[in-house]
Amino acid sequence: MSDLRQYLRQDLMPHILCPGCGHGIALRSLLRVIDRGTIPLDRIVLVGGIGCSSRMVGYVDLRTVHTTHGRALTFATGIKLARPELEVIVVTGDGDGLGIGGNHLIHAARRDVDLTCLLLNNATYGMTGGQAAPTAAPGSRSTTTPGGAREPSFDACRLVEAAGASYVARGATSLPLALDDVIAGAIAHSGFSFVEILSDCPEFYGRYNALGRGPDMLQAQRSRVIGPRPEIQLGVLHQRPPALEVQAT
Ligand SMILES: Cc1ncc(C[n+]2csc(CCOP(=O)(O)OP(=O)(O)O)c2C)c(N)n1
Ligand code: SF4
Ligand SMILES: [Mg+2]
Repeated sequence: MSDLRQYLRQDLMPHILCPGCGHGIALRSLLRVIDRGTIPLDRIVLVGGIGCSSRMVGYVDLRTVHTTHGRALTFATGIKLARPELEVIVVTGDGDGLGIGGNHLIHAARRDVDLTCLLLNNATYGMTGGQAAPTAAPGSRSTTTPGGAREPSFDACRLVEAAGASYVARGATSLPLALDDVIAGAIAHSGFSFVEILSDCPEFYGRYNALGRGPDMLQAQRSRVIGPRPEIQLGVLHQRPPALEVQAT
């Protein structure tokens, strides 16, 4: 494997991520997949919304689009319709993609647009200081749920599968090499490919819920996704042929 720093905009360093943030592990996984060389670099477009997760696309030295909060999938759909030969990859967060942008997510899935969507789930709005995300576990504390969240959380994978996505997978920052494989599978699939990535925000979610620092959270995450009966299922959860084939011109 080559030095992945070649894909980064060094002039934008240092980056904004806090020490121990899970998002850097997810970015590194995406860069390893890009480094496999299966897609010409000048055909890749990365699209992000707003959030620490979405911000990561700006650090990659490829064609990148930093859009508005929750609207990354709409920009990405437009790019794909105008230039079907491009490989369009959206990086979003649970706030960006499931909160404010949730409506766009279900409709992109329903249309089965040929996009890859990587949704980083850290159960919080990290960038704005730790409000509860739609994936926050019942009982978890945040600035908006100081007494513990009362509402049930979304299962993003079940949601997009029900809405019509033809590739649905889940990966985790605590198992980064397995994450590479589901991201590569998503990019290879035509049709709407969705990967939920379990990530961690030690700065807010971890601190408000007394979960320790980054390594402690990674260890806890790992214990939930491994073993014969894992609490959270990883891997490809749903795959079928795409509803529409968009032909490259
Ligand atoms: C229209 C609009 N509303 C609210 C905001 C403030 N805002 C910026 S990022 C964010 C949440 C991001 O959360 P998530 O997508 O989960 O990203 P994370 O930082 O957790 O990776 C919010 C509410 C905004 N930028 N624009
Ligand atoms: S606030 Fe949370 S999500 Fe954002 S960079 Fe820091 S640890 Fe990561
Ligand atoms: Mg988040």
